[in-house]
Amino acid sequence: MDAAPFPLGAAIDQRETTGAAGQALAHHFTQLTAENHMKPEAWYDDDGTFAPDPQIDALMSYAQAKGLRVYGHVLVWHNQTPAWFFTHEDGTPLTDGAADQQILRDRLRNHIHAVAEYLADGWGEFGNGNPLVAWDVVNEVIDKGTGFADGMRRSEWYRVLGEEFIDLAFTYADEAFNDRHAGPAATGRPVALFINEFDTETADKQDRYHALVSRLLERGVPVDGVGHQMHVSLDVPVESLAAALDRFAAMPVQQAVTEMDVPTGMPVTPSALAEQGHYYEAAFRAFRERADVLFSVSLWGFHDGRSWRDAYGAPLLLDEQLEAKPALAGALAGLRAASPS
Ligand code: 9MR
Repeated sequence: MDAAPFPLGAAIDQRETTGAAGQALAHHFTQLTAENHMKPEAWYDDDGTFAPDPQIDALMSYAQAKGLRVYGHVLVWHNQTPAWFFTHEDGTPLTDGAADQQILRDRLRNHIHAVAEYLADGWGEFGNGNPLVAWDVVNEVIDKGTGFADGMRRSEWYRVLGEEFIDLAFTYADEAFNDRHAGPAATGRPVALFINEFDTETADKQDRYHALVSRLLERGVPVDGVGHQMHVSLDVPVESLAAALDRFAAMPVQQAVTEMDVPTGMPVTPSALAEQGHYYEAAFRAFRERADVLFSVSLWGFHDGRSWRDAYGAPLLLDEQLEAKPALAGALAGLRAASPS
């Protein structure tokens, strides 16, 4: 995708780092995200000892060898996080009392610093050879429904610390990745710190996301970027994807498309694949026209056979034989299309 005016990423695991897949990935993409293996649970063994999953090493070393950027996913989430984060040693839940809040703050800070130290020790200081350029610092912190006046998801993080957990996660990430483990040659803040969310193209979610990011910026929280997952489908208007990016354009942040996929629905017919090609073309044209605000655009998977949504119809750009689909031709056409004057 030489035509892309922004880094183009794919979510992968170790399987995509070797053989034909490893070659093809580096041919089509310039950035990778760990689909599962940098989530909180990937850094600990069953008794809570810091013990990074070997897949982390495989992904980092592959990226460094191929000259690909790594977009980290994710430091703080309500899923795929060990239960001990939120309990005392005897298994009783932490409360929102001051002492328990401090326990969770310390665990959050220790987690983020341990991750930064491990990655810097293994692949170089940030901004100075390390391929890691960004993190989803927090993911999916907005509630799915509109039941809560503040719009926030009632996660375990929220239950103990309230919205403060978001401020702290960004602050700790900034100190770990952009200060303590940033290389001497690094300029600015080498690791961009993102908030990430799904359904940001829908009205309610977008309003609550915008309000939250506004609050964070007002409080001086070091948020560099706003991520839009874009797990969409053919009946989601591309205009709504563009509008989601435009909604945040006036804010002092970068943006990223972090997890895009577009299933055709079943059955997967040639005409559905053609329609999907047109969809990707229109979406990538919209992204190209907004390249100045885009940190990167990532697909959630490398090929259809490895997509979490394959059962809903061939969502990605390549099929499982790594052959180009109309979706890839569409994405390329969208990237090459002249911007409207
Ligand atoms: O694609 C991931 C899938 O393999 C995992 O089983 C799942 C578990 O929670 O997480 C998927 O990735 C999610 C991502 O981390 C956050 N946004 C939604 C993604 C799809 O569910």
